[in-house]
Amino acid sequence: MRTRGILGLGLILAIALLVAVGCVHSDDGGNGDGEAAGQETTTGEEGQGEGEGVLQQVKDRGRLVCGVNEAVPGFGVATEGGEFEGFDIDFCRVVAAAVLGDPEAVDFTPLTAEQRFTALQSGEIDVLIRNTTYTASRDGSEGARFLHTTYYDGQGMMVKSDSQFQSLADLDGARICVLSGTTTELNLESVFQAEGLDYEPITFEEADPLQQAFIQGRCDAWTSDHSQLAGIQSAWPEAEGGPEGLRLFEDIMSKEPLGPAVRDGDDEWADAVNWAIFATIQAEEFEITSENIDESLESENPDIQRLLGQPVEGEPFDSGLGLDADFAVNIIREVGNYGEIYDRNVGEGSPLGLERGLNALWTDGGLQYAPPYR
Ligand SMILES: N[C@@H](CCC(=O)N[C@@H](CS)C(=O)NCC(=O)O)C(=O)O
Repeated sequence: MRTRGILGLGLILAIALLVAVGCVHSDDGGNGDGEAAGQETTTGEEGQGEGEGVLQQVKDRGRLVCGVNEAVPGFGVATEGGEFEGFDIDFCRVVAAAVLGDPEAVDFTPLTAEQRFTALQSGEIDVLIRNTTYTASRDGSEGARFLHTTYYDGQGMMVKSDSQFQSLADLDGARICVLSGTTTELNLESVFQAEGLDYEPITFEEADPLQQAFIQGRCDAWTSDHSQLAGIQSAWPEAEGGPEGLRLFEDIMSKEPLGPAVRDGDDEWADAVNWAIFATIQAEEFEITSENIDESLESENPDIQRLLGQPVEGEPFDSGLGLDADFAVNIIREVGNYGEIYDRNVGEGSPLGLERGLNALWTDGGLQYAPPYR
């Protein structure tokens, strides 16, 4: 009886404390700036005023700010005319098409590997889509929430074709060019240590000076994500022998799941970005393309009708994601399905010529799989 009395008192105190905390929370509108009480009559609502989520901010602004790479052919490059193009760039357009109905409503912010997480944390960008590897410490300590992996990659190694090096084992004692602030730098150390190989890292913050150093022979090899080395090889200067002037090793040194990241703490925004990406994968699985999207709108298949925001047996389907019912139609019509995005930027239809491999749909033995849209 006595114990129950103490527990009961504890419960009352706990409830009183929660009510008190709740009062402080609602007094300042949940923003913590102490100003909102005089500005808003309905207080305590999340998702209003300064505290509103990124999804609403992007809608209000009418533009998406996407943090990207500008130096990796096939994934993210700024052309001489100042246009951005590539696989990652197209996924920025996918998000803009989903949220704003316009794939062109994107401001691209080029970022180095070192700058990218600070730009995300500070709110300078809405989403980071810059060949960024999903890792535990980035998820845990960089304030980033990683979303669906758009490109399953691994770390590769590249040398000049006229060098004697054929595989990692030949690189004992070599000088290796690598970018700082990357998983590449960390894997290089652990893989070479595990293999009992000696090496000298030559570290750079940006790709351009690294490329110059490699051309001048200040390093024997260049390590990065395999896909990015393939991109660099595809655009290798003719004066240096063109793509034939470089050799990529078959060795793959790590797992590099590359994909978008948003700031921690905004689930609504994370869901919107994630489902925009899933729509491209699901569209490929349903064989819906930018070419046949209009015919697909006539489909009688309820799974397709839901994805395309068409009424199913007369009933509109609302996923509650905060996106227009036809968001997937905008994506597919304007940017294409996953396979179209892959092929034109990095696949067989591009200078990189990368096979689908792990990035094939699950139905073709790959890892690309979208949860059901229902
Ligand atoms: N995926 C790795 C590596 C990303 C990375 O920064 N790769 C290089 C490839 S060369 C790059 O983007 N360079 C361009 C630049 O920083 O200017 C990571 O997330 O740390």
